[in-house]
This record gives sequence, structure tokens and C-alpha cells, in this order.
Amino acid sequence: MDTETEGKAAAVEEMREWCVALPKVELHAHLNGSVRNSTLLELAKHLGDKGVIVFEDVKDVIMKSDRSLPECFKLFDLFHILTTDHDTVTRIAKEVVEDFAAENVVYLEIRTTPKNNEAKGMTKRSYMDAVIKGLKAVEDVDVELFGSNFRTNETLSSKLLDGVTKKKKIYVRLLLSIDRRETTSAALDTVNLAVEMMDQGVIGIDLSGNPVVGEWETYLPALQHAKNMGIPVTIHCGEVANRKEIQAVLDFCPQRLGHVCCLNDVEWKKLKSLMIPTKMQVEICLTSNVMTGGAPSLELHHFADLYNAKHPLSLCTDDSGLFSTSLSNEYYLVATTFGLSKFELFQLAQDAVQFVFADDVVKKSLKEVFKHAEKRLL
Ligand code: 6MZ
Repeated sequence: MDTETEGKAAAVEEMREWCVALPKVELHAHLNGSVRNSTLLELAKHLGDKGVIVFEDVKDVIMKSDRSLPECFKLFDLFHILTTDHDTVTRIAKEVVEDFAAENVVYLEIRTTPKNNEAKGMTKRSYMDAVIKGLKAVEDVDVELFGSNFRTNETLSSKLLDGVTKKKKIYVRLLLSIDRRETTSAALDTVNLAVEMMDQGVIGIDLSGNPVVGEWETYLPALQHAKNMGIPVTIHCGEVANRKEIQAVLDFCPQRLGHVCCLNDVEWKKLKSLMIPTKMQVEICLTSNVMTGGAPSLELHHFADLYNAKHPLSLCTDDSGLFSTSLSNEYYLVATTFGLSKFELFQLAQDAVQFVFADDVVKKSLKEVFKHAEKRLL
């Protein structure tokens, strides 16, 4: 390698490490889309040995790196076969938090679809209990879920007495997803479950699922119920060019929108101008959008347009496992594709604090995290 190439490689490495060290806020991460490939392969092997699936076929599908939008939803059906029993749900929830914390995500909103599965004795409630059990099982980092730490003071202080260095801390909150395949009644069940679990780390509702399936009118009563109950809502919007639905979503005015890929000029204008009471924040998922064709390329991604218009946005992974990305990588991509400086990347990460669904106490403590990090990173 000549000196120039070596210098370039060192600069890339330095920038990647800086993006990992940057404290980050993740607002759009689907639980089952964020599962480690190694875990999926292990689960597939286990089901293969039991004759439930053909491991070799599944292995190739898991390891494939390019995925179209329809392929993603076929894959989710496979993931759900692999992951949907209580113990596995607990395991993946634990691992997903560990993975985000390892790359310095300091606040994580995980969204997941509560699932009924009679064969496994699973109800939407027991599914969510299994998720929460997983969050409580994390040991490498301190997980803050309810506004107070899980671990008792006794355990914490004994760790300090043992001379163990202070652990990283991550705030985790849960959003319950309504799958577009669900009926009005099932969607309402999910919102009612969110109401029931508001004191257990659940803080919002998401509408997601295959964008070519289902009708807006089916979910509207549940989304309206969430709104009436004061539960924050985020909606996947414009993953495909469904003009009627994009219009309806913009009229509904959720607090946040995911993706917003296929908006036309009038819809862009509307999104940028609506103030009810503030602008709707956009969860930007670069890698996901490019892989699934929602954006033609990284360079032509609508991030640039929204960023230049100073529209509120945050970088997110969507499905870090499925798309082999990480939140640090998404920041790195923004730096290298759009030329943002470290100062601008820091601002972008810090600004995401304003859009978390958690309360002002959490926001205040996250602002402190960034204040401390600023001295170190800039
Ligand atoms: C729409 C998506 C998605 O809920 O089982 N999901 N919905 N667009 C996307 N972009 C690619 N990525 C994930 O996580 C998996 C579920 O999240 C939704 C789909 O409904 C998928 O089945 P959970 O934890």
C-alpha cells in the first residue's frame, strides 16, 4: 500500500471509530429486523434439526445481502417462524439492546408487533412480557426502562464496591407496532395493550408492515384511539407511492413519520409546512431505503433535501440485522455521502433528543450525555 492509500485508509478508520464513539439516539428499529445473523442461523439450525424447516435453504436466504421490499416481508415471515416463542423473544430482545449499547446508542426506542400465537400459548401481552424479560436480562449495560433503573441499589453499589468500572447506560423504550395485515379489532387490541403497559416502558404506537397490504381505514380507529389517549404515534409513510394514503397520513399528523420516500412535490411541500403544533419529525433510514428501492441511491436520497430545508429528522437503522447496518454506519454514510462535518454530525445526533417519545426528565439527562461527549469528540 502506498502512503496516500494508507493515509486514506487511516482516515476512513478514524471516521468510523468516531461515529461509533458518538452518542446516538435510535428512534426507528424493529425488534425482529435487528436480530443478529448468527442468532438467526443458530435458531434455523435448531429448527432444521427438528425437521421444521430445511436449514440449507434458509441459510442462503438469511446470508443474502441485497433484498427487495417484497423479499423483506417474505423474510419477516421466516424470522417470525424462527423467533416467535417466549424464550427466543426474550433472547433476541436482550441481544438487540446489547448490540445497540455496544455502539454507544444511549437512547433506544424498539418497536415490535405484539403477536398472538395459539400454538405457542402466546398472547400479545405474553409476547410483550417476554420482550421486557429480555430487556431486564441485559447485564453488560445498565438498562433504564421505567424511569428508574432495574437493578436494586444494593446490586449497583456492590458492583461499585467490587471495583467494577461504571457500566454504560442505555434508556430503552418500547413502541407497539400495528401490522398492516391486522384487522381493526386486532389493531385496537394493540393500542389497548399499550395503554395497559404505559408504566412498563411502552410509550408509543407504530404503524408498519408490508406497504402494499391493507387499507388506511382499517387502522384509523386504532390510531385515532391512541391519539385520543395521548399516546404518541409514528407511521410508516410513503414506502410506496400510495397517493391516497400519504395524503391521509399527513392529514392525521402523527408526531413522527418513518421513511417518507415516495412523496410528490405537493406532499413534500405539505410535510415541510405543517406545524401541528410542531413539524412532523422524519425517521430517516438510508440503507434500508436504498436496498428496498425507496430511494434511487445514497447520493439521491431525500435526506439531503430535508436536511437542507432544516426539517426535523433523525438517522435510524430500521432493520440493522436484515440490512447489515448499524446506527454508527448510518452516520458514517451521511458523512461520506453528503460531506457533513463532525460538528454537523454531532448536532444531528444531539437534535434527535428533541423527538424521543420519553418524558422531559429523560430528555434532560440525554442532553447532559451530549454535553459531556462534546468535550471529548469535538
Ligand atoms: C414496513 C417494516 C419494515 O414487529 O416482528 N417492518 N414495516 N417497512 C419496513 N421497512 C423495510 N421493516 C420491518 O419486526 C418485524 C416487523 O416490522 C415491520 C414488519 O411488520 C415486520 O414483520 P417485529 O419485531
